[in-house]
Amino acid sequence: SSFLFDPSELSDEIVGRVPNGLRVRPLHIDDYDKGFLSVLSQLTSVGEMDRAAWDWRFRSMQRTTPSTYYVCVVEDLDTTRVVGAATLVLEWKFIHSAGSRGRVEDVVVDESMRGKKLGVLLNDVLVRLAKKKDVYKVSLECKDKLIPFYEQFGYKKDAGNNFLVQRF
Ligand code: 16G
Repeated sequence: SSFLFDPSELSDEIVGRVPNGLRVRPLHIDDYDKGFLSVLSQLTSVGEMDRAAWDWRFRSMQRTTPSTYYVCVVEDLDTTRVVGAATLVLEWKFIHSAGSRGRVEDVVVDESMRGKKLGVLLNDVLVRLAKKKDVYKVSLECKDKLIPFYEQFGYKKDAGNNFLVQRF
């Protein structure tokens, strides 16, 4: 399929209310040409990626580990450009009865579309999707100033549990 995951996963129940002129859908292989990477680059470094590298990454997410990468985008139906994105990743576990953990990653809204609550929309979608996928927990990393934003979706600091990182 040209969608990263089955669009029926994003049922009306999961997606909820979407403002007119916008659509929430799975990442599509043609989003390479629709501004997805320029939206992502407003979050962090995207680096070099030609079409072949894009296709390779897209297909590896789809085929190597199916039912794992739920990259969701908001499309502006007038321009057919991607104006927002957010990802739910499932991490498959032996713990919690061979359960799974959800991670919310790479949440970003295009600067031209800020203030329209698209971040709220995307986070609501991902939390509902995570629940449907039966994850035992869902987590994310964010800047201090975004903690109040993410708290409204049910996240809180995990007391006594720290996030450690090594950067290479
Ligand atoms: C934020 C993002 C994370 C993303 C990272 C990129 C959310 C909730 N968190 O922590 O998903 O991968 O920024 O920054 O979107 P980095 O390039 O410094 O890792």
